[in-house]
Amino acid sequence: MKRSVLNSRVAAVRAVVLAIVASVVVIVGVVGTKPAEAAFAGKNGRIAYMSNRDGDFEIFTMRPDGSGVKQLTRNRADDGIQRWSPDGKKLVFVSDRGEDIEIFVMNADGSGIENLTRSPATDGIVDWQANTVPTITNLRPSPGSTTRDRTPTVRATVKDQQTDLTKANITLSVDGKAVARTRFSYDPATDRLAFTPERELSAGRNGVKIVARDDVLLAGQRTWSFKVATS
Ligand SMILES: [Ca+2]
Ligand SMILES: [Ca+2]
Ligand SMILES: [Ca+2]
Repeated sequence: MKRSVLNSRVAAVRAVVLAIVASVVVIVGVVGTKPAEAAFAGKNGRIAYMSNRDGDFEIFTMRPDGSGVKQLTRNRADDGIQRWSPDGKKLVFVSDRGEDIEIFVMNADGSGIENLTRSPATDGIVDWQANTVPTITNLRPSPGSTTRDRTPTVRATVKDQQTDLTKANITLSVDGKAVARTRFSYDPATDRLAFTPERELSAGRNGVKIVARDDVLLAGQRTWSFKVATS
Protein backbone atom coordinates (compact mmCIF):
# COMPACT_ATOMS: atom_id res chain seq x y z
CA MET A 1 0.00 0.00 0.00
CA LYS A 2 2.68 2.44 1.10
CA ARG A 3 4.72 1.49 -1.92
CA SER A 4 1.87 2.17 -4.34
CA VAL A 5 1.27 5.61 -2.75
CA LEU A 6 4.95 6.37 -3.28
CA ASN A 7 4.79 5.08 -6.83
CA SER A 8 1.77 7.24 -7.64
CA ARG A 9 3.53 10.24 -6.07
CA VAL A 10 6.61 9.63 -8.20
CA ALA A 11 4.36 9.26 -11.24
CA ALA A 12 2.65 12.57 -10.39
CA VAL A 13 6.00 14.34 -9.98
CA ARG A 14 7.18 12.90 -13.27
CA ALA A 15 3.96 14.06 -14.94
CA VAL A 16 4.55 17.62 -13.69
CA VAL A 17 8.15 17.61 -14.93
CA LEU A 18 7.01 16.25 -18.26
CA ALA A 19 4.29 18.92 -18.40
CA ILE A 20 6.90 21.62 -17.70
CA VAL A 21 9.17 20.06 -20.30
CA ALA A 22 6.30 19.90 -22.80
CA SER A 23 5.50 23.59 -22.27
CA VAL A 24 9.16 24.49 -22.79
CA VAL A 25 9.28 22.35 -25.92
CA VAL A 26 6.22 24.25 -27.21
CA ILE A 27 7.87 27.60 -26.41
CA VAL A 28 11.13 26.52 -28.05
CA GLY A 29 9.09 25.34 -31.03
CA VAL A 30 7.44 28.77 -31.37
CA VAL A 31 10.76 30.62 -31.03
CA GLY A 32 12.27 28.09 -33.42
CA THR A 33 10.10 29.38 -36.26
CA LYS A 34 12.12 32.63 -36.09
CA PRO A 35 15.70 31.44 -35.75
CA ALA A 36 17.16 34.97 -35.95
CA GLU A 37 15.48 35.84 -32.65
CA ALA A 38 17.12 33.11 -30.57
CA ALA A 39 18.14 34.95 -27.40
CA PHE A 40 21.45 33.28 -26.65
CA ALA A 41 24.30 34.91 -24.73
CA GLY A 42 26.68 37.04 -26.83
CA LYS A 43 28.20 35.59 -29.96
CA ASN A 44 30.89 33.79 -27.98
CA GLY A 45 28.57 32.46 -25.27
CA ARG A 46 27.59 28.84 -24.80
CA ILE A 47 24.08 27.50 -25.32
CA ALA A 48 22.57 25.53 -22.44
CA TYR A 49 19.92 22.96 -23.30
CA MET A 50 18.19 19.85 -22.03
CA SER A 51 18.10 16.46 -23.70
CA ASN A 52 16.77 13.03 -22.80
CA ARG A 53 19.25 11.24 -25.06
CA ASP A 54 20.25 8.92 -22.18
CA GLY A 55 16.67 8.03 -21.19
CA ASP A 56 15.97 10.86 -18.74
CA PHE A 57 16.58 14.61 -19.02
CA GLU A 58 20.08 16.00 -18.54
CA ILE A 59 21.53 19.49 -19.00
CA PHE A 60 24.19 20.08 -21.64
CA THR A 61 26.03 23.08 -23.05
CA MET A 62 27.51 23.58 -26.50
CA ARG A 63 29.10 26.28 -28.60
CA PRO A 64 26.75 28.36 -30.77
CA ASP A 65 27.79 26.22 -33.78
CA GLY A 66 26.78 22.99 -32.00
CA SER A 67 30.32 21.79 -31.28
CA GLY A 68 32.01 21.27 -27.91
CA VAL A 69 29.09 19.52 -26.22
CA LYS A 70 29.51 19.13 -22.45
CA GLN A 71 27.15 17.10 -20.28
CA LEU A 72 26.63 18.86 -16.93
CA THR A 73 24.24 16.49 -15.12
CA ARG A 74 24.37 12.71 -15.05
CA ASN A 75 21.73 10.86 -13.07
CA ARG A 76 18.43 8.98 -13.38
CA ALA A 77 16.26 12.02 -12.50
CA ASP A 78 14.93 14.66 -14.88
CA ASP A 79 17.12 17.78 -14.96
CA GLY A 80 16.22 20.75 -17.15
CA ILE A 81 14.38 24.09 -17.60
CA GLN A 82 17.79 25.72 -17.17
CA ARG A 83 18.66 29.41 -17.37
CA TRP A 84 22.02 31.16 -17.36
CA SER A 85 22.90 33.56 -14.54
CA PRO A 86 23.30 37.16 -15.78
CA ASP A 87 27.11 36.83 -15.56
CA GLY A 88 27.15 33.49 -17.42
CA LYS A 89 29.02 31.77 -14.60
CA LYS A 90 26.15 29.67 -13.25
CA LEU A 91 23.00 27.90 -14.33
CA VAL A 92 19.77 27.65 -12.41
CA PHE A 93 17.68 24.58 -13.22
CA VAL A 94 14.90 22.28 -12.07
CA SER A 95 15.32 18.66 -11.05
CA ASP A 96 13.27 15.91 -9.43
CA ARG A 97 16.39 14.14 -8.13
CA GLY A 98 15.13 14.38 -4.54
CA GLU A 99 11.72 13.70 -3.04
CA ASP A 100 10.03 16.11 -5.45
CA ILE A 101 10.88 18.95 -7.84
CA GLU A 102 13.36 21.52 -6.57
CA ILE A 103 15.33 24.46 -7.97
CA PHE A 104 19.10 24.06 -8.11
CA VAL A 105 22.10 26.16 -9.14
CA MET A 106 25.42 24.90 -10.47
CA ASN A 107 28.56 26.34 -11.97
CA ALA A 108 28.77 26.55 -15.77
CA ASP A 109 30.91 23.37 -15.77
CA GLY A 110 28.33 21.38 -13.77
CA SER A 111 30.22 21.55 -10.45
CA GLY A 112 28.97 22.97 -7.16
CA ILE A 113 25.34 21.83 -7.41
CA GLU A 114 23.20 23.39 -4.68
CA ASN A 115 19.51 22.85 -3.82
CA LEU A 116 17.86 26.26 -3.27
CA THR A 117 14.31 25.23 -2.38
CA ARG A 118 14.15 22.00 -0.30
CA SER A 119 10.37 22.25 -0.07
CA PRO A 120 7.79 19.46 -0.32
CA ALA A 121 5.93 21.56 -2.92
CA THR A 122 6.63 21.59 -6.65
CA ASP A 123 9.20 24.28 -7.42
CA GLY A 124 10.02 25.22 -11.01
CA ILE A 125 9.89 27.51 -14.08
CA VAL A 126 12.95 29.59 -13.23
CA ASP A 127 14.44 32.81 -14.48
CA TRP A 128 17.46 34.74 -13.22
CA GLN A 129 17.17 38.52 -13.08
CA ALA A 130 20.21 40.71 -13.63
CA ASN A 131 21.26 42.85 -10.67
CA THR A 132 21.27 46.57 -11.38
CA VAL A 133 23.03 49.53 -9.78
CA PRO A 134 21.01 51.58 -7.25
CA THR A 135 19.72 54.84 -8.72
CA ILE A 136 19.83 58.29 -7.11
CA THR A 137 17.39 60.79 -8.63
CA ASN A 138 15.25 63.87 -7.81
CA LEU A 139 18.27 65.73 -6.41
CA ARG A 140 17.47 68.79 -4.23
CA PRO A 141 18.54 71.51 -4.07
CA SER A 142 18.75 71.08 -7.85
CA PRO A 143 22.26 70.73 -9.28
CA GLY A 144 23.64 74.17 -10.17
CA SER A 145 20.80 76.04 -8.44
CA THR A 146 21.15 78.91 -5.98
CA THR A 147 19.28 79.13 -2.68
CA ARG A 148 19.01 81.89 -0.05
CA ASP A 149 18.21 79.25 2.60
CA ARG A 150 21.35 78.77 4.71
CA THR A 151 20.07 75.39 6.00
CA PRO A 152 18.51 73.93 2.83
CA THR A 153 17.15 70.40 3.05
CA VAL A 154 19.13 68.02 0.86
CA ARG A 155 16.84 65.43 -0.74
CA ALA A 156 17.10 62.53 -3.16
CA THR A 157 15.23 59.42 -4.21
CA VAL A 158 17.54 56.44 -3.61
CA LYS A 159 16.24 53.20 -5.05
CA ASP A 160 17.34 49.71 -6.01
CA GLN A 161 15.34 47.32 -8.19
CA GLN A 162 16.39 44.17 -6.31
CA THR A 163 17.22 45.26 -2.76
CA ASP A 164 14.96 47.00 -0.26
CA LEU A 165 17.51 49.57 0.76
CA THR A 166 17.86 50.80 4.34
CA LYS A 167 19.96 53.62 5.76
CA ALA A 168 22.79 51.12 6.22
CA ASN A 169 23.08 50.90 2.40
CA ILE A 170 23.53 54.67 2.03
CA THR A 171 26.31 57.15 2.73
CA LEU A 172 25.79 60.89 2.44
CA SER A 173 28.40 63.60 2.55
CA VAL A 174 27.94 67.35 2.33
CA ASP A 175 30.92 69.57 1.57
CA GLY A 176 33.28 66.60 1.81
CA LYS A 177 32.14 65.66 5.31
CA ALA A 178 30.29 62.41 6.01
CA VAL A 179 26.87 62.95 7.56
CA ALA A 180 26.17 60.48 10.39
CA ARG A 181 23.33 58.06 9.56
CA THR A 182 21.51 59.26 12.66
CA ARG A 183 21.36 62.76 11.15
CA PHE A 184 19.56 62.03 7.90
CA SER A 185 16.28 60.27 7.26
CA TYR A 186 15.49 57.55 4.74
CA ASP A 187 12.09 56.00 4.14
CA PRO A 188 12.34 52.57 2.45
CA ALA A 189 8.63 52.79 1.50
CA THR A 190 9.07 55.94 -0.61
CA ASP A 191 12.87 55.63 -1.26
CA ARG A 192 13.26 59.23 -0.06
CA LEU A 193 16.33 60.55 1.69
CA ALA A 194 16.33 63.91 3.47
CA PHE A 195 18.92 65.84 5.44
CA THR A 196 18.51 69.27 6.95
CA PRO A 197 21.82 70.79 8.16
CA GLU A 198 21.79 71.75 11.84
CA ARG A 199 24.29 74.54 11.19
CA GLU A 200 24.24 77.06 8.38
CA LEU A 201 26.12 76.01 5.28
CA SER A 202 28.97 78.15 4.06
CA ALA A 203 28.08 80.76 1.44
CA GLY A 204 29.01 79.83 -2.12
CA ARG A 205 29.26 76.38 -3.67
CA ASN A 206 28.26 73.34 -1.57
CA GLY A 207 28.88 69.81 -2.79
CA VAL A 208 26.74 66.74 -2.04
CA LYS A 209 27.73 63.10 -2.58
CA ILE A 210 25.45 60.10 -2.14
CA VAL A 211 26.61 56.52 -2.50
CA ALA A 212 24.14 53.61 -2.32
CA ARG A 213 25.28 49.99 -2.16
CA ASP A 214 22.88 47.10 -2.66
CA ASP A 215 23.16 43.79 -0.76
CA VAL A 216 25.91 42.52 -3.08
CA LEU A 217 27.75 45.85 -2.75
CA LEU A 218 26.98 47.05 -6.27
CA ALA A 219 27.26 50.82 -5.82
CA GLY A 220 25.50 53.76 -7.44
CA GLN A 221 26.80 57.28 -6.85
CA ARG A 222 25.76 60.89 -7.53
CA THR A 223 27.67 64.05 -6.78
CA TRP A 224 26.30 67.51 -7.36
CA SER A 225 26.59 71.03 -6.05
CA PHE A 226 24.38 74.02 -5.45
CA LYS A 227 25.09 77.58 -4.34
CA VAL A 228 24.09 79.29 -1.12
CA ALA A 229 23.62 83.00 -1.86
CA THR A 230 25.75 85.40 0.15
CA SER A 231 22.88 87.73 0.96
CA1 LIG B 1 19.07 13.24 -15.42
CA1 LIG C 1 10.07 21.04 -3.90
CA1 LIG D 1 20.73 46.04 -7.22
